[in-house]
Order: sequence, then C-alpha cells, then structure tokens
Amino acid sequence: MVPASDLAWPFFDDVHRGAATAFAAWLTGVEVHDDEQDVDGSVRAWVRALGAGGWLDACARLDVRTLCIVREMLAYRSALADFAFAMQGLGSGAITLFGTQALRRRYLAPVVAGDALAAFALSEREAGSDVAALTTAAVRDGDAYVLDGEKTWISNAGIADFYVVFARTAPNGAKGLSAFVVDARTPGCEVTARIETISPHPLGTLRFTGCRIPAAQRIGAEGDGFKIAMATLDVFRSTVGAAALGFARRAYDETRTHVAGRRLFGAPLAALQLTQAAIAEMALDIDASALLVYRAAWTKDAGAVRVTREAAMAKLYATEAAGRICDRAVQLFGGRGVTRGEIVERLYRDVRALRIYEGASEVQKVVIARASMEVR
Ligand code: COS
Repeated sequence: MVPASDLAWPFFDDVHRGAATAFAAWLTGVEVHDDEQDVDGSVRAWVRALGAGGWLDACARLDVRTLCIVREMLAYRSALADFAFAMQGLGSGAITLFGTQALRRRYLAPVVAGDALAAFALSEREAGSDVAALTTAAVRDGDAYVLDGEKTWISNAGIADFYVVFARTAPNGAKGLSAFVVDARTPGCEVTARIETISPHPLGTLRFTGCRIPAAQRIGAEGDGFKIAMATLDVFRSTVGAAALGFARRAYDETRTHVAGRRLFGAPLAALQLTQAAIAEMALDIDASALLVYRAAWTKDAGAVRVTREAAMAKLYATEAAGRICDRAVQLFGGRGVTRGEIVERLYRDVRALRIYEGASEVQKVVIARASMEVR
C-alpha cells in the first residue's frame, strides 16, 4: 500500500486515494504466483488478472498518478507483475498518444482487456541511449512500408501480440525516424533470440526482413518518430521511478523487521548506531523518491505538455536510491542477504535494470542539465 501519509499529499485527488485503497484490496486477493522458470506464463497470468480486474484501463488513460500508484504496489509484491503492467502501458503508449482512431480502436481495447500483449521496440545494438542513431529501415512502397533491421533488448519479445517499432524513413538523424505498429505474426517479423537477465523476464531480439506493413500502421506523421518515442518515455519514466520506489519500500520494510529481531553483541541489530544511520538514509531516500515521482506524475496530469525534466529527475533519483536501499538491505541481512530465495536477494537483482532501461541514469543527467540550462 502507498502509505496513507503520502496519499494525503496535495499531489493526489480523492480518485487516486480511492484507487490506491481498491487496488491494495484487489492485490491482496489475487492468486498469481511468479515462476522464474516460466516468466512468459507468469507475465501472461498477471496481464490476464490485471485485465479482468479492470486495472489495465489505466494504461490507456495514461493518468500518470494512477500508473505510478499501481506500479509502486505491484513492484512491492512482484517484479514480474510490475513488468507485465508496465509493458501494457509502454507498449501501447504511442498509440494512445498519437495513433489514429482506427489504430486506437484496434489495439487499445485488447490491451485493456488483457487479451493482447504490447511491446516497445526502440533499442538496437548500436543505438540504445543515442536514439537518433538507429538504423532499422522503413522504406515506403505504395501503400505499405517495408521494414529491415534488428531491434534488441526488447521486453516482451516472443510473447507480444504487437510491437511499436521505431524505424528510419529518412537519413536525417532524429528527424528521419517514424513509428509503426507491427503485428507479431506479420511475415518477416521474427524473434531471433531470447535474452537471459539477472532478474528474469521476457526479453529478446527482433529481426525484420522485408517485413511489409500497411502504411495505415504508421503512428503520427513520417519523421515524428523521435518525438513520439520521447513523449512516450516522458510519461513512463516517472512510472519507472514509482516501480523503483515499490522495490525500495519492500527492501526497507524487510530490513526494519530484520534488524529489530536479529540479535548480536547482546542487543538487537537495530540498537547499533551504524544500523540506525542506514535506516535513516533509507527512509530519507524513500521520501525524496516519492516526492519526486509524484511531483512528476502530478505535473503531467495537470496538463503540462513536457515533463521531461521532472520525469528525468524522478527516474534518476528513485532508481539510484532504490539501488542503494536494496544494497543496504542485503548488507544488513548478511549471509542471508546473498542467499537464493531471500526476498532482499531478489530485490537486489530486480532493481538493477531500472537504472538502465528507458534512459540510463547518465541520459537522465543529460536531459536534466539541458533543461536546467533553458530555465532562467
Ligand atoms: N518530447 C518531445 N520532443 C522532444 C523530447 C521530448 N521529451 N525530447 C527531445 N525532443 C525533440 C527536441 O525538441 C528536438 O526537436 P527540434 O529538432 O524540433 O528542436 C528533437 O526532439 C531532437 O532532440 P535532441 O536534439 O535533444 O535529441 P538528441 O539526439 O540529442 O537526444 C537524448 C537526446 C539523449 C535525451 C535522447 O536520445 C534520449 O532520451 N535517449 C535515451 C533513450 C532511451 O530511453 N533509450 C532506452 C530505450 S527504451 S527501453
């Protein structure tokens, strides 16, 4: 549960307070159990459950505070649950924001129902942080585009029903990119590899070979792809911060219970001042993260066209803080902390990728510095 003290903040409306309470109750009763040996099955089960519960509606409404509340609570319980929810939003976000009525009708209803899985295909082996360098080509041919190239580190690769793909339609850097929706079963679109990660989730490499898609599958105008990608990331970067916050809160709660009960040198671990310093720094990091995350979410919901700076700050701070917090938790758990099966051991692995995906910490610093130079 997002703490009641946080929900009292003016960042939230009663709608959000009600949603947080209802979601906490739903989550307590939901019967989905993660299986690291079957991440595809676990993700599908979470998507079905979230769809049946009506919670994927938030992914198509893009109310950022609701997205953040849900991600925070899902991450507290399960990294795969958070992943499943986040991908429904990130994978369909460009369609919600910039798609034609026809695209929205066709793709969003199944995403919200939990009947279709979505994916966001931006990264390439030589173009992750430097989006404007991507080389996957989309060549116009009559009323179609033909896609050739490779995307990698694509979440949901292999289980997605469709991919929002960013490809090059002209040579001129960021201005030469366009966005498309590609059905996973389109001939010429194949998953060539699955990628194993320290926190297992569906991830892989996509290959497009003469992959022909109708021109009506383009999202926005030709050349708008870079801005569509950035605007989508502006919405979801705050939510990555929220997921980091959920992992961090879980590590913090587990640690507080542990240090109160574990005895050494004739007293509880919590009695040592070094432990108290660690707990204090964890608490401070959690509150600072929450304030930045929900400020960014509220700013976007209040109608700001660009929240690039706020979203970058929220993602940067919350993900770095969660890394520190989960690392501290492992340290205070000692040998148990690095033992397979312990919650803090899993959290330590789960939280790592958040400092890399949807814009590495270094990219967020570039974004913040640029925006800060504009603000005078
Ligand atoms: N929303 C709308 N438009 C945006 C934007 C945003 N958030 N950010 C940039 N733009 C626009 C700029 O205004 C500029 O438009 P004009 O040329 O009309 O002025 C254009 O897009 C190019 O912007 P910029 O010059 O800043 O592009 P750069 O190539 O320098 O890229 C970074 C900037 C590094 C910030 C960008 O590539 C980025 O965010 N990279 C990380 C991507 C990422 O998250 N990768 C992970 C893959 S997804 S898991």
